[in-house]
Amino acid sequence: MSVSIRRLDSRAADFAAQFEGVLDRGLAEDPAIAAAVAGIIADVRRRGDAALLDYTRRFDRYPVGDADALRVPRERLIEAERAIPAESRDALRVAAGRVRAYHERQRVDSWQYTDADGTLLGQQVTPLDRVGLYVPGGRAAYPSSVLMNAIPAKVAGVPELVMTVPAPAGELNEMVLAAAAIAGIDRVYTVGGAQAVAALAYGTATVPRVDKIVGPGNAYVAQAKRQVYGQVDIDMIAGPSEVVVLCDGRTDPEWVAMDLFSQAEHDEDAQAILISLDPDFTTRVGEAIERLLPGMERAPIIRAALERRGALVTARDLDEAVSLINRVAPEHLELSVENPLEIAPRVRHAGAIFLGRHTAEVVGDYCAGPNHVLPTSGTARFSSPLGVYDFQKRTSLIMCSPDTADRLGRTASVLARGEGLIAHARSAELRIKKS
Ligand code: HSO
Ligand code: ZN
Repeated sequence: MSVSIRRLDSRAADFAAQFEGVLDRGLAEDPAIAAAVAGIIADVRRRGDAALLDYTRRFDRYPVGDADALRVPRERLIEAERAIPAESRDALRVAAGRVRAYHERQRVDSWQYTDADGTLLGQQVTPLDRVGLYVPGGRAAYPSSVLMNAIPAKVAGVPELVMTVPAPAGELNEMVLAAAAIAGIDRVYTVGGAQAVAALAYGTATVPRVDKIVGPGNAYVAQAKRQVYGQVDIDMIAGPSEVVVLCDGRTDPEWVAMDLFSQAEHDEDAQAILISLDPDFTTRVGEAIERLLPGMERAPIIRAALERRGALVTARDLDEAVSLINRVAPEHLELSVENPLEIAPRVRHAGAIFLGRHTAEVVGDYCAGPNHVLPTSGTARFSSPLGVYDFQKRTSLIMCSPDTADRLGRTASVLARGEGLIAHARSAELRIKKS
C-alpha cells in the first residue's frame, strides 16, 4: 500500500499555501486535561503523600503499600547497572562520557572586574540547589533521555538530583535505572503523571521539593509543568520530534529515507521533511520510503507521521532551501550535502545541525555528546538545546569604595529625586563625602 506523503514543488503556483499547511502544527491545548491536572495538583498540595499513593494505585495500577515504598534505593540502581547486558552498560557509559565531555565546555565561571572608577563589579554563578527529572514510563521510557537531562545538571554542580518515574503495575525499566546510576541521580521515586510534577514542585513528606523540573512527559505532565511554572522553573514544553533533511541529491536515498523514519517512528505527530534540490532525487527518496516502510517494526507509527505531517519538498535552489529551513526552525536539521560547513552559518533557526552525509541524526540522539533535548515546534527561533546553563544561575556583585560611593551616589541621588523616591536619594547622599 503506497504511502501518501505530501510532495511539494516550489515551482508550483500554490506552493506557499501548501508549505504553510505542512507547518501548521495544530496542537492545541485540551481544556479537559488542564482542569484534571489542576485538580491533581491541588490534591497533592493538600494531602501530600496520601494523594500520591491514591493516584499511583489508580493510574499506574501499582498497589504500593506506603509512601516509603515509593523510594527506590540507590542500591537498586546499582543492581540494575550490574544486571543489564554488558554491551548495554558499556554503550551507556560511552554515551555518558561523551555527553559529559561536551557539556563540561558549557560551564561558565563567575567573573569580576574593577572598572575605571574603582568599583568592583561581577557576576557570581551558582548551580541550582535541587533539580527534579521526570522520566516517563512505558514505551517512551528512554535511558538516553535520563543521561541527557541529568548530566548537564551534574556538570553544573547541582548537589541533588531527584528523579520520578512511574512504575506501571510495579514494573520498572532496568535500563532507565542503570542510566540513573551512571548519570549520578541521587534519589528516585516511583511516581508519575501530574502528581509527580506536583510533588516535585510543592514537596510532600516523602518527595523533596525541587527548584526546577526537567524532562519529557505526556500531555498531563506537560500541562502540570505549565501550571507549576513560577513555583519552580521548568525546562521547556517538548513537542513531537522533527527532522528536516536538506539533500543535494547525491546521498543514497535509502539513507535519507531511514533518517526520516528515525524521527517519524517516535510519534504519530512527529514531523519528517525532505528538502531536495533535485526532483529526480525526491522521486527516488519516495521510492525508498515505499520499499523500506513495510519492513519497519514501527511501520504504522511511521506511516501515520509521514502522512499527517511529513513532506517531500523539491526546492529551486539552495537559497530557497535555506529560507524554507529557517521558516520551519526544525529541532534537527541534516545537511546531507558536499559542503555542509559553508551552509550551516546561513541556518539561523535549528536545534541541532548534523553536517554532511555521514552524520545521521541518530548519533545526536544517543552518543555524539550534544544534548538531545532540543527546541521543537519552531521554538528554535528563540531557544536553545538543554545545557549546563539551564542549571546555573547568576547573581550580580557590586562593591563601592568610599570614592566610588561618592561618585555613583551623586548620579543615583539625581535619578532618585527625579523619580520622587526621597529615601533612595538620601541613602545615596549619606555616603557622599562632605567637603
Ligand atoms: N530524537 C529524540 C530523542 C531520542 N531519540 C531519544 C531516541 N531516544 C529527541 O527529539
Ligand atoms: Zn530520536
